[in-house]
Amino acid sequence: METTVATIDFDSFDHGSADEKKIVGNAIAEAFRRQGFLKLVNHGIPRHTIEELFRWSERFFALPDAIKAKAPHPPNPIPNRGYSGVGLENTSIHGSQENKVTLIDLKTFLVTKALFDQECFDQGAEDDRLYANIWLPEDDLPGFRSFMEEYYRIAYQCQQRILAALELGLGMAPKTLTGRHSRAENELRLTHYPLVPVKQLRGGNCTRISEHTDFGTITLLFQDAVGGLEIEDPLQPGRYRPIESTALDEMIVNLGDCLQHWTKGQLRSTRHRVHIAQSDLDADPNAILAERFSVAYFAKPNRSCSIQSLAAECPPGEQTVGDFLLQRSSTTYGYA
Ligand SMILES: O=C(O)CCC(=O)C(=O)O
Repeated sequence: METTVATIDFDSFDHGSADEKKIVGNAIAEAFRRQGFLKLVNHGIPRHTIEELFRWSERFFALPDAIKAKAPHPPNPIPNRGYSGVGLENTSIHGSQENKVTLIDLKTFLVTKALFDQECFDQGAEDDRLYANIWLPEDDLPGFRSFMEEYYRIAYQCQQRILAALELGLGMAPKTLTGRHSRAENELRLTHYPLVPVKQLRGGNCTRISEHTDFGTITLLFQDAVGGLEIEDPLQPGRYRPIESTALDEMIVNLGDCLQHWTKGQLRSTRHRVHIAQSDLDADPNAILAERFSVAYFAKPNRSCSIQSLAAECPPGEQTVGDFLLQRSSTTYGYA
């Protein structure tokens, strides 16, 4: 049974009266309190931009492995930049058995030891102070980089408007959240889940993405119609329910660990995963599950902020967001 997640029309935050803006802010805060997830429509990112985003993603992942390997993700979780493949494909990127093992570990959650059936491309801000992006040579996919940089800016503007609405909903002073995201130290991820036999996903040692929470503030996600995304039922821990999009431009927004910390657990960072769509549960085990595409924009606070409080500068003795994110990446991917 599909979980009931609030669908919020963002248009009246952008164009409505002060009262209407407050109603939108309250609805966002309430959905994050209750479930940690919501769906947003009329969020201001045009449908044609999202369609183009998915077309670029399809073109990128359709490239031969040897080309994608020209933008390799480093063989550790940080910096989270460049292309990561699946299983054997990773060997072709780094060329050695040792690196192959490292990359399989990178994409394997310690909890389940399940191998991810996915490949992805990760990108940060163009002017990120710490980590440079890892691009393909322009000739290998002309126009990809400029579109992706433009989309990163569009998603950032959208994220800031959502956070401004949340400030209203939580009764925070303006800029309490947006001001702590002034550097756009975020991550944009294209994910491709390749064709996979149904029986492989049912076997228990392979999944599309294992259960996890997101580390940052909020995530703006677009998914195609294949299905498989599930969120943990807040009232029945351990029970996952599907969350589907009714249109490609319906945005799924979920809360991450940083905001859960800042609100002392008042808002929830909910576990989610990608496995097999409900409609495919009874499929013939020999059937092949359709490939799936999604695009996630992970908004994160400036690394210099405190994870423990909303103090303007991280006070001595408190952990910075940068250190927190580093720790979360290391423990999640088994590097701690
Ligand atoms: O592909 C999806 O729908 C979700 C992806 C996700 O949860 C992630 O990349 O953290």
